[in-house]
Amino acid sequence: MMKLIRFVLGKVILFLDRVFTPVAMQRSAQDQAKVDARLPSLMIYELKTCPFCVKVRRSMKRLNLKITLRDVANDPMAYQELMEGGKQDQVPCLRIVSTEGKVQWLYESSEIIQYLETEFLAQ
Ligand SMILES: N[C@@H](CCC(=O)N[C@@H](CS)C(=O)NCC(=O)O)C(=O)O
Repeated sequence: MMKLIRFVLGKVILFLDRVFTPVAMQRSAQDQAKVDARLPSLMIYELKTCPFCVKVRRSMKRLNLKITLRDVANDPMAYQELMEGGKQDQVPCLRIVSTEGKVQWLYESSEIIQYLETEFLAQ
Protein backbone atom coordinates (compact mmCIF):
# COMPACT_ATOMS: atom_id res chain seq x y z
CA MET A 1 0.00 0.00 0.00
CA MET A 2 2.80 2.43 0.98
CA LYS A 3 4.55 1.55 -2.30
CA LEU A 4 1.43 2.43 -4.27
CA ILE A 5 0.98 5.75 -2.41
CA ARG A 6 4.64 6.62 -3.04
CA PHE A 7 4.30 5.68 -6.72
CA VAL A 8 1.18 7.84 -7.20
CA LEU A 9 2.71 10.76 -5.25
CA GLY A 10 5.85 10.50 -7.38
CA LYS A 11 3.80 10.70 -10.59
CA VAL A 12 1.88 13.72 -9.23
CA ILE A 13 5.16 15.47 -8.33
CA LEU A 14 6.57 14.82 -11.83
CA PHE A 15 3.33 16.02 -13.44
CA LEU A 16 3.26 19.26 -11.41
CA ASP A 17 6.96 19.81 -12.08
CA ARG A 18 6.31 19.49 -15.83
CA VAL A 19 3.26 21.77 -15.80
CA PHE A 20 4.96 24.46 -13.70
CA THR A 21 8.43 24.27 -15.25
CA PRO A 22 10.55 27.22 -14.08
CA VAL A 23 11.72 29.77 -16.63
CA ALA A 24 15.42 29.45 -17.38
CA MET A 25 17.56 32.55 -16.90
CA GLN A 26 19.18 33.80 -20.08
CA ARG A 27 22.87 34.62 -20.55
CA SER A 28 24.81 35.89 -23.49
CA ALA A 29 26.17 33.07 -25.67
CA GLN A 30 29.65 33.83 -24.32
CA ASP A 31 28.59 33.72 -20.67
CA GLN A 32 26.56 30.52 -21.21
CA ALA A 33 29.59 28.91 -22.87
CA LYS A 34 31.72 29.86 -19.82
CA VAL A 35 29.12 28.34 -17.48
CA ASP A 36 28.76 25.20 -19.62
CA ALA A 37 32.52 24.71 -19.57
CA ARG A 38 32.41 24.42 -15.77
CA LEU A 39 29.59 21.88 -15.62
CA PRO A 40 31.60 18.69 -16.28
CA SER A 41 33.09 19.18 -12.79
CA LEU A 42 29.60 18.71 -11.29
CA MET A 43 27.33 15.69 -11.07
CA ILE A 44 24.06 15.18 -9.22
CA TYR A 45 23.06 11.83 -7.72
CA GLU A 46 19.30 11.67 -7.47
CA LEU A 47 16.01 9.83 -7.67
CA LYS A 48 13.47 10.93 -10.28
CA THR A 49 10.50 11.20 -7.89
CA CYS A 50 12.28 12.39 -4.73
CA PRO A 51 10.75 15.81 -3.87
CA PHE A 52 14.13 17.14 -2.66
CA CYS A 53 15.68 16.11 -6.00
CA VAL A 54 12.83 17.81 -7.87
CA LYS A 55 13.64 20.98 -5.90
CA VAL A 56 17.28 20.77 -7.00
CA ARG A 57 16.36 20.01 -10.63
CA ARG A 58 14.02 23.03 -10.65
CA SER A 59 16.87 25.20 -9.40
CA MET A 60 19.06 23.81 -12.21
CA LYS A 61 16.36 24.73 -14.72
CA ARG A 62 16.05 28.25 -13.29
CA LEU A 63 19.80 28.73 -13.43
CA ASN A 64 19.98 27.15 -16.91
CA LEU A 65 22.51 24.51 -15.83
CA LYS A 66 22.71 21.19 -17.65
CA ILE A 67 24.45 19.21 -14.92
CA THR A 68 24.72 15.46 -15.45
CA LEU A 69 22.11 13.59 -13.39
CA ARG A 70 22.75 10.08 -12.08
CA ASP A 71 19.63 8.14 -11.08
CA VAL A 72 20.71 5.90 -8.20
CA ALA A 73 17.61 3.69 -8.54
CA ASN A 74 18.32 2.70 -12.14
CA ASP A 75 22.10 2.88 -12.25
CA PRO A 76 23.88 0.49 -9.85
CA MET A 77 27.26 2.08 -10.68
CA ALA A 78 25.93 5.50 -9.66
CA TYR A 79 24.63 4.10 -6.38
CA GLN A 80 28.00 2.45 -5.69
CA GLU A 81 29.84 5.71 -6.44
CA LEU A 82 27.55 7.59 -4.07
CA MET A 83 28.06 5.09 -1.27
CA GLU A 84 31.83 4.88 -1.74
CA GLY A 85 32.37 8.61 -2.25
CA GLY A 86 29.65 10.38 -0.30
CA LYS A 87 29.20 7.59 2.26
CA GLN A 88 25.55 8.47 2.88
CA ASP A 89 22.59 6.63 1.38
CA GLN A 90 20.76 9.88 0.66
CA VAL A 91 19.85 11.95 -2.38
CA PRO A 92 20.18 14.54 -3.74
CA CYS A 93 23.95 14.74 -3.54
CA LEU A 94 26.16 17.05 -5.60
CA ARG A 95 29.63 15.78 -6.49
CA ILE A 96 32.01 18.69 -7.00
CA VAL A 97 35.50 18.34 -8.45
CA SER A 98 37.62 21.40 -7.73
CA THR A 99 40.17 22.79 -10.19
CA GLU A 100 42.85 21.05 -8.07
CA GLY A 101 41.01 17.73 -8.49
CA LYS A 102 39.69 17.57 -4.93
CA VAL A 103 36.31 15.82 -4.73
CA GLN A 104 33.56 17.07 -2.43
CA TRP A 105 30.19 15.36 -1.87
CA LEU A 106 27.55 17.92 -0.92
CA TYR A 107 24.29 16.65 0.62
CA GLU A 108 21.09 18.53 1.54
CA SER A 109 18.96 20.07 -1.20
CA SER A 110 19.02 23.57 0.31
CA GLU A 111 22.84 23.54 0.52
CA ILE A 112 23.12 22.27 -3.05
CA ILE A 113 20.80 25.01 -4.29
CA GLN A 114 22.72 27.63 -2.30
CA TYR A 115 25.99 26.38 -3.82
CA LEU A 116 24.57 26.53 -7.38
CA GLU A 117 23.14 30.01 -6.85
CA THR A 118 26.40 31.29 -5.35
CA GLU A 119 28.43 29.88 -8.23
CA PHE A 120 26.13 30.57 -11.18
CA LEU A 121 23.43 33.16 -10.44
CA ALA A 122 25.66 36.14 -11.20
CA GLN A 123 27.31 34.52 -14.23
N1 LIG B 1 17.05 16.99 4.11
C1 LIG B 1 17.37 16.26 2.91
C2 LIG B 1 16.36 15.15 2.74
C3 LIG B 1 16.72 14.23 1.58
C4 LIG B 1 15.92 12.93 1.63
O1 LIG B 1 15.23 12.62 2.62
N2 LIG B 1 16.05 12.15 0.57
C5 LIG B 1 15.44 10.84 0.55
C6 LIG B 1 14.81 10.54 -0.80
S1 LIG B 1 13.40 11.56 -1.09
C7 LIG B 1 16.51 9.82 0.81
O2 LIG B 1 17.56 9.85 0.22
N3 LIG B 1 16.23 8.92 1.73
C8 LIG B 1 17.13 7.85 2.03
C9 LIG B 1 17.76 8.02 3.37
O3 LIG B 1 17.64 9.12 3.97
O4 LIG B 1 18.40 7.07 3.80
C10 LIG B 1 17.44 17.20 1.73
O5 LIG B 1 16.80 18.28 1.79
O6 LIG B 1 18.14 16.91 0.76
